[in-house]
Amino acid sequence: MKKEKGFIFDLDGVIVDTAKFHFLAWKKAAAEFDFELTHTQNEQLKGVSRVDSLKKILKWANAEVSQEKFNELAANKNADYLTYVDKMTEADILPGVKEILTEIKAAGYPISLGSASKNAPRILDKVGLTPFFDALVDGNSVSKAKPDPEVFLIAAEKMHVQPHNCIVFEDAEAGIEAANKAKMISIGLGNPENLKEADYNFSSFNEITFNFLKQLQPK
Ligand code: B16
Ligand code: MG
Repeated sequence: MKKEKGFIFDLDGVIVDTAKFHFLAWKKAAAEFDFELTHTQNEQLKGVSRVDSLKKILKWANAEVSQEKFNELAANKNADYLTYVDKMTEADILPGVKEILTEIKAAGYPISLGSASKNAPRILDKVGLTPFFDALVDGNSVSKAKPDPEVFLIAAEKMHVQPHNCIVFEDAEAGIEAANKAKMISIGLGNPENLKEADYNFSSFNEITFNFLKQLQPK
C-alpha cells in the first residue's frame, strides 16, 4: 500500500548532537587566525554548510585569507571533526529518536534524511541508523543551502510523497524556514524561542508520540 505521508529528519541537532564536535573543530581552525569562537557564535552555525560557516567565522574575525588557505582551513577542520565522528556509537543517538524511527518504519511510511552535512552517510553508519532510511539527501546532493527548500523537495521526490504530505523535523531556524517554504509540516526540536516559525515545537522526541504524527494533516 502506498503511504501518503513521508518523514524527513535533519541530522545535527535532531538525530545526533554533532554541534559540539563542529564547535571543537571550528575553534581549533579559528585559532589559526587568532580568533576565539564563542558558544553563541557556534549556535549561528547550526544548519549552515561548511563553506558558509567558514565565511561567517572569517567575517566575525575580520580576517581575510587566500582561496588556497580557505580550502586548507576547511579541509583541516573537517579532518579534525571526523576524528570525533569516528568515535561515535549508538549511544550518541538523541533520546527518543530510535523509538520514533522504529514506529514510523513499522507502519510502512517512507523516511528520508534532509541534512546540510556532507558527512551525513558516515555519521548514520557510525550510529547504526542507516537501515531506517529510504532516501538520504545531504550536503553532497544539494546546490542550494537551507533556508532554500531544495534539500527537502528532493527528499519528497525520492520518497514519492507530495511535499504538503511531508513532515520535517528540524533544530535550526534556517531549516524550519526551508520546510515552510516547501509547504511541509515543520516540527521544531529544541529551544522554541529560536524556532518561532515552526508549526509545532517539542524539546525532544520523548515528547512526540507516533499517534500525534499519524493524525497530522497538511496545512
Ligand atoms: P559538514 P544539519 C549541519 O548539519 C550542521 O548543523 C552544521 O553545523 C554544519 O556546518 C553542516 O551540517 C555541514 O556539515 O561539514 O559535515 O558537511 O543540521 O543540516 O544536519
Ligand atoms: Mg540541524
